[in-house]
Formats: sequence, structure tokens, C-alpha cells
Amino acid sequence: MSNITFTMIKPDAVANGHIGNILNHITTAGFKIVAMKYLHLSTEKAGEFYGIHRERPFFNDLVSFMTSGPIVAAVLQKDNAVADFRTIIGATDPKKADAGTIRNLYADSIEANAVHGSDSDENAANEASFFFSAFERY
Ligand code: IDP
Ligand code: MG
Repeated sequence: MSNITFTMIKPDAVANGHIGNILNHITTAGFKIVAMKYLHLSTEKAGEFYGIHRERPFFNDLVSFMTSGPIVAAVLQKDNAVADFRTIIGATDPKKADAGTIRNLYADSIEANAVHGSDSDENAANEASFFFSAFERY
């Protein structure tokens, strides 16, 4: 499974009209979309997805933000997908993200940072399964 990663285009980027630009950035970088959907997370689902951050001070704000509007969820395939995707999205805080990265180009703040990207192969597999059943994945 080392060739897949999971992403979300977060509510800020959807609301600001960046879905098309971000998907173009992703596919131009060599990622193939193998699953994709547009949906609005419930508080329960967002809390479950970010459960590893439950003890962090920003957890409640993060769940509020992630439920503030619709998102795009997708599974992406490429050699070295997890690490290469982290490179093209840039640092968590867009002010620290390298020039030309997705967060540098499209994010507003450390919380409203435009996109999610998995941080390990194990989490990529778990996050992909959280959003997509086997028959929803190409
Ligand atoms: P990552 O998305 O770059 O992997 P994580 O540390 O896993 O960053 O944090 C998950 C998400 O929580 C971030 O993408 C961001 O939306 C939010 N977040 C992280 N750190 C902060 C913070 O210090 N304040 C507010 N929100 C934060
Ligand atoms: Mg993370």
C-alpha cells in the first residue's frame, strides 16, 4: 500500500473556489486519483477522523472548522505517494510552507490550511478505508 495516500480539500479551500486548481496541482504532480467524493462531515465523523488529536488544544476548533462546509475526499496513487504528497502540500502552517506548495498558494492559516495529507502508509490505508469502500476505489 506504499503507493497510495489520502487527501481532503478542506472547507476553506472549497469555499474559496480552489477545488479545480488544487486537483490540477495534484494531477500535474503525477498523482492519479483512484477514489473521490464531495461531502459534508458530521461532528461525529470529523472527531473520529482526527481522534489522534483529541488531547491537543486545537481539537474542538479543528472539528468545528472541518464541519463548517463541504470537503473533497480522495485517494491518490503514485510511487512514494505519502512522502511526495507531503512535499507538494508544504508545512502545516502556510506561513512556513515552501513557495509553490498547495498550502503556500491556497491556505489561510495553520488551521484552515487547504488540504490534508496522510503522514504514513499505515494511516493512508486507514484513512482511505474510513471514507471509501472497496467498490468505490478504482
Ligand atoms: P498536518 O495536517 O500537516 O499533518 P497535524 O499536526 O496532523 O498537521 O494537524 C492536523 C490538522 O490540525 C492541521 O492540518 C490543521 O488543520 C490543524 N492544526 C494543526 N496544528 C494546529 C494549531 O496549532 N492550531 C490550530 N490548528 C492546528
Ligand atoms: Mg497530520
